[in-house]
Amino acid sequence: MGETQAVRAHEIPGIDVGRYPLEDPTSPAYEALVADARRQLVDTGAVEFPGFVTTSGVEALVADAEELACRAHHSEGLGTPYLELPADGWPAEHPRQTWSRYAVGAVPYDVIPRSSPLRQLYEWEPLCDLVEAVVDRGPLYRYADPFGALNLAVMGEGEELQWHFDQTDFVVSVAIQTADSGGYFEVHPRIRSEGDEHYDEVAAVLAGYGETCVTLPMTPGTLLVFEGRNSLHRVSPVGGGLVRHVGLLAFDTQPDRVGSELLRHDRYGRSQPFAEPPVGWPPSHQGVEA
Ligand SMILES: O=C(O)CCC(=O)C(=O)O
Ligand SMILES: [Fe+2]
Repeated sequence: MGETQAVRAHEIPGIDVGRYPLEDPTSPAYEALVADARRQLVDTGAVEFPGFVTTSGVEALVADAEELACRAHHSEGLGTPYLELPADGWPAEHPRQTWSRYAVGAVPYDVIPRSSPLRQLYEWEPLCDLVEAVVDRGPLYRYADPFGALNLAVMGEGEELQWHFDQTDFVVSVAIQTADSGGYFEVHPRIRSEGDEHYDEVAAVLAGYGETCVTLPMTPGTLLVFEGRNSLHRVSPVGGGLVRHVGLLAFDTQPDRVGSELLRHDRYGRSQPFAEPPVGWPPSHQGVEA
């Protein structure tokens, strides 16, 4: 047992396993960590694990992100807060009919090499176990979508993500590099609930009058578990030359769920995944080894 744990910890050298004893799930420290995280999630819809990735681990993630950034597909357009086309019949000024700009870059899972420390973190079983324990919804699986399971979000100057609710229950993100300015993760926690859309409050946010906004710190190395289904959130426009890099790690309560064809096309510009992460792709950029 002890040996297995040591190997597991060794496989992911950039994680602060002293502060976050992921390799020792039966320890009182682990139980306290999970209990505290569950409380945070219930209270605010988000849990932060500051310093989850060590300083040297962050350095490795930054170097990896710089290698991978050329594989990002950048897309730009208009989206509603509900990430879907509005059904007929909503009045023109209704939040369902309110379109706002997005411009984002995403490196999808199928082109992230197995050697990538971000991918190794995502595929590290103890991480899935921790998220499963924290969200407390029964067994949890890595998302089965070959594109959306793991993304490196790459946002440069002028890019932003509009106010929206996620279609998945929660997302796990790892801040890798913050922009010179902007690129803030802004959230209106629990602005709607399952039975009540709170359209007036959503409309106020879209009009620039929301009063419940919190900005979650995206300090490099922080792991964030975020319930985005009922919390309206956005990434504010990025300013300056430094690219904002965030790892987005998706888990699901269903073992076989995948995203829509529309989302594949819009977000990744492809519908057929690579069977294996390609070497030397795209052709104009060499140097990413699978
Ligand atoms: O980039 C981020 O920090 C979050 C992105 C987000 O909200 C999303 O992809 O749904
Ligand atoms: Fe989101």
